[in-house]
Amino acid sequence: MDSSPLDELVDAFVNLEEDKVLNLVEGLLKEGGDPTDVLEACRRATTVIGERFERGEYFLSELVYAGEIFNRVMEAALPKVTREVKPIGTIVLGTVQGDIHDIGKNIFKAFSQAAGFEVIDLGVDVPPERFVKAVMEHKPNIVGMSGLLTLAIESMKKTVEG
Ligand code: B12
Repeated sequence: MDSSPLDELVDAFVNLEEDKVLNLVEGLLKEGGDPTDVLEACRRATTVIGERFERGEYFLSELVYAGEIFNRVMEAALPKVTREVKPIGTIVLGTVQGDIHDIGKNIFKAFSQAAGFEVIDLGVDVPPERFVKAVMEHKPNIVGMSGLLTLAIESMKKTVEG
């Protein structure tokens, strides 16, 4: 049975075949494919990559490379979700202290902007004091805290208490 281009994309990403991934993404987007489906396929692939990392089949270098490939995919896909809209609110966003994962945060940011939010992005490894300062300054409707590590939960608690 032939696999769908999105399944092919997941396989190529899991195997870290950068050129194949980028060609498939370019083809899918050119044919009018939904950028959300493309990003979701890549997200699924990173879950498998994470499992391989846990089993000791992939190492830190593979996680780094997966991050780089994802960033290239986002460069192609995110402009397709961005559009000019009337501002509907403000979000202060950041990856909490101790965590530097930002791919999911950046996707959330792009979709929030496309929905009409102004996003104040504080970056990664953001200490509670910087969140507090940004909240005082921008008075946002929403505060978005990102974190993928288990230890990020502690940082989030501290930030909320801050
Ligand atoms: C790529 C990656 C990296 C890259 C990150 C590059 C980058 N610029 O982000 C690098 C190499 C830097 C990295 C480093 C590490 N990583 Co890492 N990494 C991953 C990996 C493979 C993919 C993560 C990813 O971005 N996926 C793509 C995104 C799109 O998927 P997603 O996160 O599910 O997306 C959604 C959410 O993020 C959500 N979201 C995110 N932010 C926000 C905010 C708001 C407000 C909302 C509403 C939603 C939202 O929206 C997204 C869209 O649906 C995961 C594996 C996995 N299972 O996730 C491990 C993983 C997260 N890493 C892990 C580990 C252990 C590490 C390291 C400690 C490894 C090491 N020994 O050094 C370091 C930690 C560094 C640090 N201090 O943060 C573990 C975490 C385990 C744990 N329970 O704590 C994982 C789960 C791998 C594993 N299975 O072991 N990593």
